[in-house]
Amino acid sequence: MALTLQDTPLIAVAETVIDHTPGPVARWAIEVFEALDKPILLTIVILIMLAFFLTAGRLAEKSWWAPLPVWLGLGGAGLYAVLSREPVEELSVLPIAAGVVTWIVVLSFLTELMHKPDYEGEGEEGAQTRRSVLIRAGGVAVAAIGGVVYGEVVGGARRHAERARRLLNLPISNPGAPRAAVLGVDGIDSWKTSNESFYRIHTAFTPPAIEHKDWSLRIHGMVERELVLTYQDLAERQLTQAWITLNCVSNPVGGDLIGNAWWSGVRIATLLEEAGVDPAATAVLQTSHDGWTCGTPIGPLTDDRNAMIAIGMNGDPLPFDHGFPARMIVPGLYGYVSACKWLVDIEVTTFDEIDAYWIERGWAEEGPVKLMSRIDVPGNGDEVDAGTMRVGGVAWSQTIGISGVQYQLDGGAWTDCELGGTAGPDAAPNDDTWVQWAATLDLDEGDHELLVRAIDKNGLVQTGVEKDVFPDGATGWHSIEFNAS
Ligand SMILES: Nc1nc2c(c(=O)[nH]1)N[C@H]1C(S)=C(S)[C@@H](COP(=O)(O)O)O[C@H]1N2
Ligand SMILES: [Mo]
Repeated sequence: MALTLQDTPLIAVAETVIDHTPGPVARWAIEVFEALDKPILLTIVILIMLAFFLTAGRLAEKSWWAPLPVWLGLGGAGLYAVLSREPVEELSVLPIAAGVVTWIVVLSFLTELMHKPDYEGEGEEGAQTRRSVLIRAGGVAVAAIGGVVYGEVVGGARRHAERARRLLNLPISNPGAPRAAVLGVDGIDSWKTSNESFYRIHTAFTPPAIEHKDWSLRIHGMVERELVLTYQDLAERQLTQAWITLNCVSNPVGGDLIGNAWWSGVRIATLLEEAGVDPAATAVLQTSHDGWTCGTPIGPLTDDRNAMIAIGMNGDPLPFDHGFPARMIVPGLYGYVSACKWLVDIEVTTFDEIDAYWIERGWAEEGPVKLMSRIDVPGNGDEVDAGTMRVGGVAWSQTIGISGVQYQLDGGAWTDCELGGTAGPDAAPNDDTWVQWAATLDLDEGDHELLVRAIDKNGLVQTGVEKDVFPDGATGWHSIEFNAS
């Protein structure tokens, strides 16, 4: 396992060495390097590592800590290599730390017996100890080889898919947030959520690494014509692009399992029309490459909202974590009933016929999002300056829209807030996104309590009744306490 984890850092080290080599030498090295097959390259790197391991092994005969400088040196080199290469991924640091720890543990395990007084001894006892060392070494070798093979198969496929994804050039745009949507209050969550900071929820241990050229989507079931679409088919279709806020049913009041992105994809309504849906159908069962399923009512997939099979997120092909090559996005529904990532199969059916992943576990069959608002600034428990203060946050009711947000300070009257993105030429173009709200408070010294509630465009006032997230989403007013001095 240690070697598996080190696989990527190993190559990063090799490449970094080249990066820091003087020009002519580097050019020569690159030519030689590039000409080498991957197995040869790996063999060389592994041989170099072996030399380090032998040194460490020698040192370990003295004591368990003697080889520490070798490990820390290797770990440091790996760390430097990974951090100095673009793009930096925070997670790539983890395997290096894990690798160093594994090396220390494995080597101590192997050499522990050598420190027994009878190790060099003659007779049955000594022979027994030496045999045990050999057996342990054999076990570690088998595990390491298994790890390398596994790592090559899994890691190799992932790197391949990642490279192919990076080379994609989709006809999609990446606009900045509409000017009027952003109120400019420090501390309010960014109106446009970047792909890196977008929340992630999935049951898969690691996101499937699917190569888009190997991917296809089947639309079948209660339809007149079955459709099979490749990635190319989707990318060449008329694309729809829209700001849509996605949130999780497990998001508690005041929680952050919500994000707002610019999604690009193919309208699912168009595809279902082409397939010819049986009027008796009530649901669509979406299945992911990793086997996860969700059931979506047919209504939201065929009405005029922007329900889509998304291939783009904020101008990039979907990140692997967010469902590459394709996922569903349906405005107005929680993710667990609508937003299948790594989507491979769409079956038109009825709710009686299906038992989707979270429904089987007791969550509600239908999951329309609930009217909700959140205070972002000040934070609960904050110490702030007395006097005037700008406060704010976000509110959402996808597909219906927000018509107002009100705050209540210290049990006083509900007071209207300013709203972003509801008027003017740069307004948020639809009701499928969250809106920012802000207000200016005049704060006396002392403890304060702030509450917020939203009103949707149907005139519904957000309920103050507190309900847990299970089984169909939380309700209640977000309230915070803070101190002004
Ligand atoms: N394949 C798959 N798709 C999935 C899930 C999952 O577990 N597996 N979780 C869903 C849930 S509960 C939510 S809230 C959204 C989250 O999408 P995100 O991770 O892109 O934010 O994905 C949905 N799609
Ligand atoms: Mo979710």
